[in-house]
Formats: sequence, C-alpha cells, structure tokens
Amino acid sequence: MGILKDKFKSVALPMAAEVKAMIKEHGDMPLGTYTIDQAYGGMKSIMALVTETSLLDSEEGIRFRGYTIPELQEKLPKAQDCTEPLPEGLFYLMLIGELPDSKMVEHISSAWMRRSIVPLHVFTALNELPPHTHPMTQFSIAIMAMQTESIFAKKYREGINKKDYWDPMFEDVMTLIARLPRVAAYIYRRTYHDGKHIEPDPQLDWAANFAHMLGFDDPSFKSLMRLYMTIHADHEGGNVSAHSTHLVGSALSDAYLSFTAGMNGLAGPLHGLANQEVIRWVMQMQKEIGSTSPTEEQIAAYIQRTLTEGKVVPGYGHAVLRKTDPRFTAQMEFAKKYCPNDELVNTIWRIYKVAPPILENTGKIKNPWPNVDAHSGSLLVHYGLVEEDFYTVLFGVSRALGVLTSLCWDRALGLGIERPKSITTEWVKAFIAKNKVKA
Ligand code: HAX
Repeated sequence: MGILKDKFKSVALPMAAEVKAMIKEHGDMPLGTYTIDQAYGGMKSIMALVTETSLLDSEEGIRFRGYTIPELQEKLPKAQDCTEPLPEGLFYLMLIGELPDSKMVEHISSAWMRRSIVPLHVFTALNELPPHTHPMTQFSIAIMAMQTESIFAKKYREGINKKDYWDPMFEDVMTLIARLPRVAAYIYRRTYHDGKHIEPDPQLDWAANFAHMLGFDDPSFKSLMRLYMTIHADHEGGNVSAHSTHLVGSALSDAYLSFTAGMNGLAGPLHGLANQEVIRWVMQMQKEIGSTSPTEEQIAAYIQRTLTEGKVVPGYGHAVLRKTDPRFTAQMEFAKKYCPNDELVNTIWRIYKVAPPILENTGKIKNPWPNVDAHSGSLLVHYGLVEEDFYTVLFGVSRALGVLTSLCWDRALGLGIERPKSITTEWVKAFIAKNKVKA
C-alpha cells in the first residue's frame, strides 16, 4: 500500500470511528450563536467547519497541528546546509498529526518525484492559451486539464464503498501535489522566458526542484522557497481557498475539481492575489513619488490617498488576525538574514512602521497590521523573480499542501455535503419585526 498511506489509514480510520461516536453522543450541543451582521458579513467567526490541519488564533496567529511557525522552523527536518524546514515535513505533520523524521521526509520527496510526470495534453492545453493569460487562469486551466487522471472519479464511476473514499482521494492528492511545481514552472517559463523550459532535477527536494525549474538555482532562493512553501500551506479551514476546496469536495468532486475551485478563490485580490497587488501598489507609489526609497512622510501621504480613493491598502488587514501575521514576521526574519540592505525590503519595513496607526485611525479597519502578502513579493523581487502576476501561483502551489491534506481527512471522516441555510432580506425584515414586538 505504501508507508505513508498505511500510516494515514492507521490514524484516520480510528479517528473517524471516534468522531462518529462523538457526534452521536454530543451532536446536538450548540457551538455558538450568530447574528444578522454575520449572515450579511461573510459568516466571520461562526464555528461551523471542522478542519484538522491547522488552527488560527486572532492574537497569536497560525498553529499547524499545534506548532507555531518558529517551532516548525526548529523541529521539522531540513535539507543539507539549509536552516528552513522542508515542506514535505509539514505535509506529513498535517496529514498524520505528528512530526516526521528525516527518513519519512525523504520518502515523501521521492514519492512526489516519482509521481511528478505531467501528461502531455496539459502542456498542449496551456500552449493554446494566449501568453498574456493571467498565470492564475493558466494554473486553474492546467489543474482542470489534469482531472483526466483522477483515480477518485474513476473509482466512483466504477462503484466504491463510501468507507473507502479516502483511499483514491489520497492517491489523487499525492499525484496532484507532485505535479503542481512542474505545471507552475511551465506557466512561468512560457509566459516570461520564451517557453525555454528547464528539466526537473530528481536529486532535489520538492521546493528546491520547483525553484530550479523556475530558473533560480541560488541556494538562498531555494531556502526561501522551502520557507515560502511551508508558511503559505494552510490557514485553518474558513479562508476562501480552503473553504472553497472543502465545499466543492463535499459534493464528492475529486481533488482536481475541488482544488481548482480553491485556486479561483485564491486568485481574488482580497485573498491570495494581494501578494501581486502589494508589489503593484508599491511600484506605483515609487513611480508617483519619483523615488525607489520613499520617506515615511511620503508613504503616509500615499496611504491616505489610497484610502481617500476608496481602495484597500493591500497586504494589510485580516478577517481573523488582530496582530502582525507571524508569516509576515518569518519573512522579515529571513530578509534580515539574507538581504537586510535591499531597498524594496526596507521600503516594506518602512510601510510596516507607518501604515498601522493610519489604518487604526480610520476607526473601522479591525486589523491594522500586515498579513503574509505584505512581505512576500519584496523577497521574490530581491532574487530576480520580478513578474508579480505570477506570485499567486507560488502561493497556490503551497496552499495545495494544506487544503488537499484536508480533503483526505474530509473523506476519511465522512464529512457531509455542505449546505448552509440561506434567507432573504424580506425574511430578515419580518424576523426583526417579529422579535422587536416580542422585546
Ligand atoms: N485597506 C483599506 N480598507 C480596509 C483594509 C485595508 N487594508 N482592511 C479592511 N478595510 C476596510 C474594509 O474594506 C471595510 O470597509 P467597509 O466597511 O467600507 O466595507 C472595513 O475596513 C472593515 O473591514 P474589516 O472587518 O477590518 O476586514 P474584513 O474582515 O472585512 O476583510 C480583508 C479582511 C483581508 C479582506 C481586508 O482587510 C482587506 O481588504 N485587506 C487588503 C487586501 C489584503 O491584503 N488581502 C489579503 C488578506 C490575507 C490573505 O487572505 N492572504 O491571502
């Protein structure tokens, strides 16, 4: 069966039985109440989803199976001569719930390498698209084109017992994750490097090989990719990319169909596309000010103007977090080590000093602090990956680790089809009138 799949089976099936018994005994216990505000405002903080892989605290930030980002940096296995964790290790932690050893991480690296050959028709489909097609659109189309490979869809069509759904889902998840770097690198090279593609290097781990296929062989860029792929992997279950993957998967759509839905959500500017928007916003600021190193006063004036024009300051704010995102801090620490004198990185740090009090003074922005997207682009620009329209694809490759692990768990736990109740404004008005009379 494969050691990883055996291990997943040995933790997932007993837990599925435990969850079933728990629901039977305590299923009618209320988890909370919600308001009209929440129904109109994106269901924020309603506890109505179960996601095993990570949990977000508004003050502390993300924990993956109980571990913070600094703890992952300390405890997960690393490649030789690299201080950043291997994302293969985080995948194991999210899937199994315990820290892996180096042998297990090597096993995952080589399993993904073995599964990484992308069918030719995927490249043919991409080649038919105009080169100016946004990289995220190309990414979604490529994932959809790979759906021909779905073992889950094939097994379902043949007839499969529902208790076994997790098995072909696991197979699809492993194959899809294995192929994403190749597909993403292909999109990058066809869009920005005249279609001059770079063959994978089977000696490299998943993230380093991705860097190599993009065309970046600097060891510190490979370290950055390992860190990047680790910190963007998961952010509990309610964010748009995780939730849409889970939602579509709840209809028993396979991993390819579900993950494409997640990527279409990630491509929105209030979510993953914010990493592209941050760099565009900073570049525009530099152009208008006429300096690549704007002063604090100039930055403050530009932020005020952005707000006056009714636009968002990209990279700032969050639907759950109420403090600086630890993913921002992890990137800042990386930059302090590898490129402390970079002009753009220093501008990002100056914005970090200036923006929060201005945003706080608006009186309406709940979180004036930077999120993950505020820093990532500046590091990529430092290493020469300057095509900001591609940045969300990098985020998407990483996000696959979390949301696809969750799909394995969704099927192992037998989670049901998602179908919350919706109401009309007329219904809400009648409800308010009735309850006002009562009160
Ligand atoms: N700049 C300007 N206005 C902002 C703002 C920002 N960075 N963040 C929030 N606001 C505004 C909202 O637009 C909203 O305005 P209205 O009342 O006029 O509609 C008001 O402040 C209250 O919003 P909120 O409750 O603080 O924030 P939400 O939970 O509604 O939204 C967002 C969270 C992340 C979408 C929001 O902060 C935002 O638009 N930020 C900029 C875009 C961004 O960086 N997105 C990436 C987020 C992290 C992520 O998912 N990465 O992938």
